[in-house]
Amino acid sequence: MRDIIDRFALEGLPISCERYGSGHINETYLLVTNRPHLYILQKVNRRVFPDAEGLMRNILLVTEHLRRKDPDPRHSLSLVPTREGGKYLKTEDGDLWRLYEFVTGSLCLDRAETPADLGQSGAAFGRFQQCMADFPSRELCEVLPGFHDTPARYRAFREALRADPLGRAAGAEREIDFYLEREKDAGFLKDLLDGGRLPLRVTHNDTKLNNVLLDDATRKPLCVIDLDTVMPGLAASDFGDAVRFGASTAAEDERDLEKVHFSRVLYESFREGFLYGCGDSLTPIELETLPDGARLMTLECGVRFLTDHLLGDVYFQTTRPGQNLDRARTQMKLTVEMEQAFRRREGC
Ligand code: ADP
Ligand code: GN1
Ligand code: MG
Repeated sequence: MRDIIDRFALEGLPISCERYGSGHINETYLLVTNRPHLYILQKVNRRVFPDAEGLMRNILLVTEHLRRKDPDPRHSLSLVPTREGGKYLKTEDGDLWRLYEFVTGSLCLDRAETPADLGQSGAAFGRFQQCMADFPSRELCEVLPGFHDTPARYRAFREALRADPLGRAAGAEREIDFYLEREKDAGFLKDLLDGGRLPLRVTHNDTKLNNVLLDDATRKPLCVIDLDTVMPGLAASDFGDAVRFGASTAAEDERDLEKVHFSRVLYESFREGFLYGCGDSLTPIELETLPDGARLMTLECGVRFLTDHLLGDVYFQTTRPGQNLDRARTQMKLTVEMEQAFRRREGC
């Protein structure tokens, strides 16, 4: 690790470098120097992102674009160069490391402490989408093709079921049935997109609450982070993924399902913030399908967790056995409650 750190142009001498945050994909470290100066050091997950260089090109383009609109250094991610002047470090064994300035005075929440916190994250993701509206999307490479293609996620699920390499399907029959029963809904948004009724925008695609930094004094949004998945996508996916994670009353991997509920209050707070952040840019069909985004992103993420459980936890980082199955179960509970909530509203 020390020789990785030494290859970046740091302010001061490194005094500690510890694992940090609760992301499921990259290896993230908080690096502190004697200045004192704080950095976020990350090893990009090669298994998830085979084209890590394309990904880094995207991040440079996106952060430059955001900085042109708002030059405040705490409002966009800033990469720290290597001593050789590179934007990131590619090691001899093929790993890609990057160093970001730590956004000082920021809070990163795994759970909203008040509905207003979630509303602020909504404003941040809505504004992100607004800021990217004039970005030429053809300049971005599609780092993870079909990332929010729910039918394609179902195809991968069926393949995992067929292969069942660890014989885990037998212990997850109820969950498998649950997700298979809903496969018919999976193409709802994609069909609207393919039929030209929903526009493709430049979206974040991973809008968890812990991918936004809030100001620790004002609790207003500072910076949208985790830009690995910025690609063309649907407004409903960004809205939906944030609701999936943020409008739950419990952690994504909570084992006690009695604690897991879809909170209407949290949902409305996120919705209000997101719409404010988007300005008047969303079309009537986009507005109408935001709740479908929430339902389908929850279903899709649950399918992804269950697929990963069947394949042996090879994608999402886990810290205990069965964690991906637990995650798939919380998404089931949320899906059911969202189906009820949105159906009731449509009926009014
Ligand atoms: P992953 O893709 O694994 O989710 P993230 O890029 O989201 O990785 O980083 C993991 C965590 O590190 C974030 O949730 C946040 O707590 C923290 N983090 C990342 N970048 C910064 C930054 N520039 N300043 C402060 N904290 C950060
Ligand atoms: C991953 O990287 P992180 O932890 O912010 C995943 C998202 C999932 C999420 C589930 C690149 O997000 O798609 O919704 O876990 N990111 C990638 O918590 O697959
Ligand atoms: Mg993250």
